[in-house]
Amino acid sequence: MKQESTFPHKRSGFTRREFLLFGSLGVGLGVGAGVVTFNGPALWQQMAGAMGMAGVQPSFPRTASTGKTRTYTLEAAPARVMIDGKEVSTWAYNGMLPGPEIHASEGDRLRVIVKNRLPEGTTIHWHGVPLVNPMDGVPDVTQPAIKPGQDFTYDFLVPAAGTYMYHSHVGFQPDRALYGPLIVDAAKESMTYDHDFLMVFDDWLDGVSDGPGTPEQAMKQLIAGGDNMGSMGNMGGMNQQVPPDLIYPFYLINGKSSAHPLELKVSRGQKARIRLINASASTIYRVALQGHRMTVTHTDGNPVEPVEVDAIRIGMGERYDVLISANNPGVWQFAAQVEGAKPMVRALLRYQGSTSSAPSANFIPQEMTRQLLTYPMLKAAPGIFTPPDQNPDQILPIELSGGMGRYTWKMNNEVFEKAQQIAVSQNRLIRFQFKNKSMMPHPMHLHGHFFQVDNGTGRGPLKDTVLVDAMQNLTINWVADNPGAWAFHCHMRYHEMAGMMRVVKVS
Ligand SMILES: [Cu+2]
Repeated sequence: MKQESTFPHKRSGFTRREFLLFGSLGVGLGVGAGVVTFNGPALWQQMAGAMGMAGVQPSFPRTASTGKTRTYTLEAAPARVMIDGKEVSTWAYNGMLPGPEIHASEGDRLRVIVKNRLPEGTTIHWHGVPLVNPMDGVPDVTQPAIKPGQDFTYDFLVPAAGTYMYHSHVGFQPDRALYGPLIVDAAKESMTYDHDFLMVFDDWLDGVSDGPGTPEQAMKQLIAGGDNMGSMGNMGGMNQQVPPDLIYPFYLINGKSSAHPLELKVSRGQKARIRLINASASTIYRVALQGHRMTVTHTDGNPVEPVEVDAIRIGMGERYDVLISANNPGVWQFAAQVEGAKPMVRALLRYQGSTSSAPSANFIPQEMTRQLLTYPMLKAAPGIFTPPDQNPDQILPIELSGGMGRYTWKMNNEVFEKAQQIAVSQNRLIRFQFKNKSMMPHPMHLHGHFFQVDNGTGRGPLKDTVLVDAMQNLTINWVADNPGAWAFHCHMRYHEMAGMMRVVKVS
């Protein structure tokens, strides 16, 4: 098996015993071209069977297979994309920014053929999807990186509906255009709406001369002490506004800047579902829609008791689904303000037949400073599984530390390369107690599982990414029901690369 004492950074692939282990779960490995295939339904049936053996229930519904397969091809390659009307060189999927939308229904088998035409290795991570471990797309943890010129097929059953995304998990690739939305429809959609809109937020610097030029250069500046901290804003509580590590030359919604904004078109009387996805490497936003309130229905793909707010704070890797009622004709600013800094990006909500002119590009609607969504306002929807309310089987402190000085970021006082894996027992109730000892918020993301945020309500939301604020203590509970080695890290890409990551081994 694996050497538990050191992080398996240089592993070239799975050991024979791991192949056999996956085989016993119904995973059959295809021969040649690195193609892995497996029999979805058998896997889930067998996992459900295994679940009965010990302790606790699974943390998400394991949907039966629909028998349908959705196939996509993503070519990761150097590309020229348009940013604010100018062509820039970057790396992209199928030449697009963001990458193409991948769409499936829960229970579908998703096959994505990845062609690596980049000059370095790559993988794709299916962010938030609680899938089988070998398909999770973390280099040297769940698979060797796909080499330049090679192809790899991701093939898995999509077990739960929701708003997800996919992105490269190698180096600074996700701070280029190597990301895209992944939408999984419910077998039976209980909400009614006339539009299903997507808003994918991104901070952009790659290939832009008015800035560091590349993510690698940005990292060099951060390590050299390019201290961007400025004044510390008002610290503490829900309203803290900590300046981000990096100010980007552009902020984008679905690849569009404020100057050429995305337009969402509605007619009076309609309802729109809007899926907010923060694909940024380094930016937390506050999002507000002028002239309208938003009803939050999901976070990180999971349904919550609907709650109406004026503004939403969204960290890197987080998703929120909202419903809006189009009952206020006009052309309205949909603003995303960079938390702790001046820049913003906007889209427009445009009513059919409205002749009003659009607000100016940098206009911040007053909704931005009205009621802001906070975690204590979110409750898991009735009827969805949440971890049992009992004493956890394992309690693990997770201390977050680091700073702008040397630009190292640590979990439990170790950087990733030097750290041991975190071992947890399968089908047990696990509690992570975050203690953020740093002056930055960290969006902490656990792969392969949903966790419940302890927000004091007794029924906190199920999420896969949670913002742990500066100097905050926060507890999450989760059922370790998905065996394998799972990445667990800060979704601020530069913190992750500077050490803020661990492998959580569920066995
Ligand atoms: Cu962080």
